[in-house]
Amino acid sequence: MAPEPVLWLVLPCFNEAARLPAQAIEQAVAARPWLHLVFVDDGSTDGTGEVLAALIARLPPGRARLLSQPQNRGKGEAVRLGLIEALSAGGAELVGYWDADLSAPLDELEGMIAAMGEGADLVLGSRVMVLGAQIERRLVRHLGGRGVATLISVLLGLPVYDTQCGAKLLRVEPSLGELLARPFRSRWLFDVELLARWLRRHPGQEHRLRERPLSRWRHTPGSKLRASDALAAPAELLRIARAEGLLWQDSRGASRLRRG
Ligand SMILES: Nc1nc2c(ncn2[C@@H]2O[C@H](COP(=O)(O)OP(=O)(O)O)[C@@H](O)[C@H]2O)c(=O)[nH]1
Ligand SMILES: [Mg+2]
Repeated sequence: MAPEPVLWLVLPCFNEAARLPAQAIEQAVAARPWLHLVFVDDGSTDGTGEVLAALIARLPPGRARLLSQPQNRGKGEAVRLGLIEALSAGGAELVGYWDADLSAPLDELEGMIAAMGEGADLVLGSRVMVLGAQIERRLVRHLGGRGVATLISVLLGLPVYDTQCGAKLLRVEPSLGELLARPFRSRWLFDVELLARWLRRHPGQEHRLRERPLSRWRHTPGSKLRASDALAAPAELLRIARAEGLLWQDSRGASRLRRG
């Protein structure tokens, strides 16, 4: 079997001191010589920085970095800066990002990498509830999420099921830096912005995108997503769609969907 490619994975962390699964992270890194981590402490106020520094000191040298943001700027910016740091480490064949609460366990990585090996440049972990998969979501999040996901799919013109799962891998290629050059507008819907940027950069190349249904995903208590963020999602999506050129104005000024 071919060895796994060198992966630098970003774990955005905001006030994660109490729920960071440090032991699972240590075990995952010890078992996977190709896995490297960038932790982004996004202006936490609960001692997350110290917890992360102690964890990194226990990991083999050179396998993890810590990026400390003085102020909280949201998951999107933390992921963007983390990915830029991952690219600057040199040697990464793949980069990606993963929710630090490990709702998706790190042993899903091999399946995601296998999907990448089938000719993909961007693989999205997907929370598809089917028999045989263990996908545990709160009903209200699942229902709200399905509505938002459907709107996202229409706006992107892609048959994508779940853009918002916090588990994604990207192949390192020259245009990646360009996709990350500008800050995202959204704290939570930046995944959609990233996809929109990718689509614009690679027209007609949708076959290089893959969704990989996860075998396991478990909602972790202590979510930072507030009800107000969720309620604001449709309006925020339309703002993103307009800004990223997914909508066009017709001669009477009405918005129309450009793709799909
Ligand atoms: N950097 C950063 N990460 C955040 C922020 N809010 C949440 N996160 C991280 O984003 C990931 C997912 O957040 P979580 O609250 O579990 O969202 P949920 O799984 O959708 O309920 C975790 O790794 C969080 O630490 C934030 O403001 N900044
Ligand atoms: Mg979570």
